[in-house]
Amino acid sequence: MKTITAEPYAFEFSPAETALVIIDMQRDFLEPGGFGAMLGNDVSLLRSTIEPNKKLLEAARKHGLLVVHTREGHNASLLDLPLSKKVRGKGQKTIGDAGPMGRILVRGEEGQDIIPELYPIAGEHIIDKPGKGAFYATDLEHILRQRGIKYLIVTGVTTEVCVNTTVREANDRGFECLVVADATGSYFPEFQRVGLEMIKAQGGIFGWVAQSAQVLEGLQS
Ligand code: TIU
Repeated sequence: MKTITAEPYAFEFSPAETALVIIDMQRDFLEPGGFGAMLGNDVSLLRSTIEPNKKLLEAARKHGLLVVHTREGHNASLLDLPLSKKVRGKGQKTIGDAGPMGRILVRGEEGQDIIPELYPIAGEHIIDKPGKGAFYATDLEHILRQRGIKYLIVTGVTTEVCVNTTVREANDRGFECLVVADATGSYFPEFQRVGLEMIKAQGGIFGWVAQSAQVLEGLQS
């Protein structure tokens, strides 16, 4: 077993039973001119997560962790897009419409793809998810159980939306989750802070929180 210094206490894990799960590091959420920016969000708040994610991905590859990348997105038919999700927010443009980088959050479109800095390599899993949580309507649980995974190191965007939803889903399924603070990001600094607080409160009600440097140190130990 290896140990990562974390809150609320040390996170113990075995690399062979651990997956790095990178949530929705997609062009539409992180790049200027994408869907996130179009909604009026400051994407620079998310872009600070790219470097820590690059280092974690490199370390995960080196140490043989299972690597899972997720992408929020819908079938081109939009038959997997609930009307509630399409119309919520009353935006001028919404999911499925023509956006700056192809149809917004539609699978196979440029904007829906993962940013080049973190692009998956052969052997890594890409989970296309229609919801905020990565377990809903995807193969993720099967893949993790088939590989004997018990521990998840979770990063990505946004902290209070897709990261938190995924960690809660994983927690209810018995996975031990560590969320990497500087490798997760939110468009709202307050939600970043509180989103992480909620995970580690009450003795780690949903899991653990650590900095990427602590994760790298734990992997190398
Ligand atoms: N990936 C993810 O978090 N999807 C979102 O829509 N997040 C927002 O914060 N809007």
